[in-house]
Amino acid sequence: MYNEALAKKSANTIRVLAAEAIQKAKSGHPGMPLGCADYAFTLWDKYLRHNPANPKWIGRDRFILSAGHGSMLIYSLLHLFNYGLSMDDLKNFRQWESLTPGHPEYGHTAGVDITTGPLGSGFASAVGMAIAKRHFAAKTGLDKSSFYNPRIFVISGDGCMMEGCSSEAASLAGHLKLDELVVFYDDNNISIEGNTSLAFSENVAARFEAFNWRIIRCDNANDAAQCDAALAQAMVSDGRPTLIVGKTAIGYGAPNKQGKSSSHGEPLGEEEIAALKQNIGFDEAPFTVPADVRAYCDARCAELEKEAAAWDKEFQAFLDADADRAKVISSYLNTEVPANIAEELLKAAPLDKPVASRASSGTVLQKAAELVPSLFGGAADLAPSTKTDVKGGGDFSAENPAGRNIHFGVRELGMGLAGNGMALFGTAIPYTSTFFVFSDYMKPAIRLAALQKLHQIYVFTHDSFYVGEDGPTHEPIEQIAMLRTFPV
Ligand SMILES: Cc1ncc(C[n+]2csc(CCOP(=O)(O)OP(=O)(O)O)c2C)c(N)n1
Ligand SMILES: [Mg+2]
Repeated sequence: MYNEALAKKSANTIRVLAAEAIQKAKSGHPGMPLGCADYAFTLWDKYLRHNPANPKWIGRDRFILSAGHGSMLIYSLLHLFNYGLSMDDLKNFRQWESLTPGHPEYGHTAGVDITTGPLGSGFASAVGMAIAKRHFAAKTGLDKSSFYNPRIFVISGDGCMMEGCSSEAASLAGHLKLDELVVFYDDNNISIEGNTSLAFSENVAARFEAFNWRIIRCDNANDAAQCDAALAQAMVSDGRPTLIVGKTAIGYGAPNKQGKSSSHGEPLGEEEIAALKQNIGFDEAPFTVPADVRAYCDARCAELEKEAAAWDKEFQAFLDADADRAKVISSYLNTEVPANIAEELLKAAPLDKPVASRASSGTVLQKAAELVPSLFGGAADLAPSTKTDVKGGGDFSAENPAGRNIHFGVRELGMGLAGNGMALFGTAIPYTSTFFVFSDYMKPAIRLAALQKLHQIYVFTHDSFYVGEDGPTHEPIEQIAMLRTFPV
C-alpha cells in the first residue's frame, strides 16, 4: 500500500502545514519539520505500529520528538493520521489553551507520549521506556510471544546530541543492549547560532559506536527512498540500539532559507512560504491537505486499525491461555497498588528500636516491592548507602531483564530522565535514588516529571546538612527549597 510518490507529497504537506501554522502564530521553528518531514512521514506511514483510533493502544511503538521545538512536525502527523487534531487546532498553534502548544505536552494532546522541549530529555527518557518495556515483557512472558515487541523511535537534533544527558543515556542503553531503540539523528549541521562547527566538531557516529550502538548512515534523509532503506535496515536488530545518522537540510524546500540557521526558529515569511509552495508544486489554499494525500493517509489509518485489531486478538488469546499470567500482566498494565498499602507499609516499618531513616526506608521498600509488582528502580551507584536494593530481586541487565534492581551507574540526570520514561511507558512505578545533595544533578528530570504529573518515587538519603566527614560538597543546604518550588 506504500506509495513513494504519495509519501513524498505527504511529507511536502507536512512542510506546508508547519510553515503556515508557524507563520500564523508569528512564532515557532519551521526548519526542523521541513528538514525531517521525509524521514518522519516514512516512519509513521510504513514502520511505526500505532493505532490512531486508540492513541493509548498497548501494542504501539512509541514516538519521541526529542527535538521538541519541531512540534509542528508531530502536530502535522497527528492531523494527517486522524488523531483528532483538527485543522483549526493547527491554526491555533501556540495559542493559549490550544491542543497545539509550542512544545509537545504529554496528557494534553492525544498521541503525544511524552513532553519534550528541553533538548536531550526525550532521548534519555526513551532509554527508560525501553528498560520498562524489557522488564514488563520478561516478567510476563510476553518476551517469548511473537507479537509483543514495541520499538521506541526517537528524533533528535544536534542540540540533543550536544547535551550531556543524551550521552549518559546512550552509554546506559548501549551497555544494556536496548535494541528496541531506533534514534534518528537529524544531522543538519545547524543550530540557533549558526553552523554547528562553531561549537561541535566531534564524530557523533564514532562516539555512539563506542557506546555500543549500531550506526546506519542515511546520506540524504530528504530522499524518502533513502529514509525507507535506512528504516528497513533498522528493523532487523543486531542486538544493539540503532542510531540513524540522517543528513538533512534544515528548512528543506524553502529556496532562500534551506540550509540556513535563519530557518531554525522564526516564521519563514509570506514570500518564502509562497516560494516553498512553488518549489514543491503546491497550489492549494493555506491550511489545505491535498485530496490524494488525505485519501492516502485515511487508507493507511484504516489498515492500522485492522492491524491493531489483529494484534489485540493475539494478545487476548495470550491472556486467555493462562489466567495467572493474565493477572500478572494486568498488575503491570494497571500499575496496581493494594488499597491498604499505607497500613501495610506502616506495619513493616521497624518501630522497636531507633534506626537510621534510610534503613527504615529500605525495610519499607522491601515490603512495597512485595506488594507492588510494577515497582521498579534503582540507584546511581549508591544503593548500598541509600538502601534501595530489593532483596532477591536480581540485577536488571541485558541478560536478565526480569531483574528488579537497576544499576543506573553514576548518571543521575540520565537516571532521572530514564525514570520519567519508565513511568510514561505505563507498566512501572519507578523509583530512583541518590544522596539528597545530588538531587541537583536530577533537577531537570524532576521538573519534567512534575510537569507531566508522573508517578515517580525519589529516594534521597543523607538529607541532613550535618552529614559530617564528607564535608561541604556533600552537605545539602538549598536542595530542600529547590524541590519545594516544583509545580505539583
Ligand atoms: C536544554 C535546552 N537548552 C536550550 C534550548 C533552546 N534551544 C531550542 S532549539 C535549540 C537549538 C537546537 O539545535 P538543533 O537540535 O540542531 O535543532 P535545529 O536547529 O536543527 O532545528 C536550542 C539551543 C532548549 N530547548 N533546551
Ligand atoms: Mg541542527
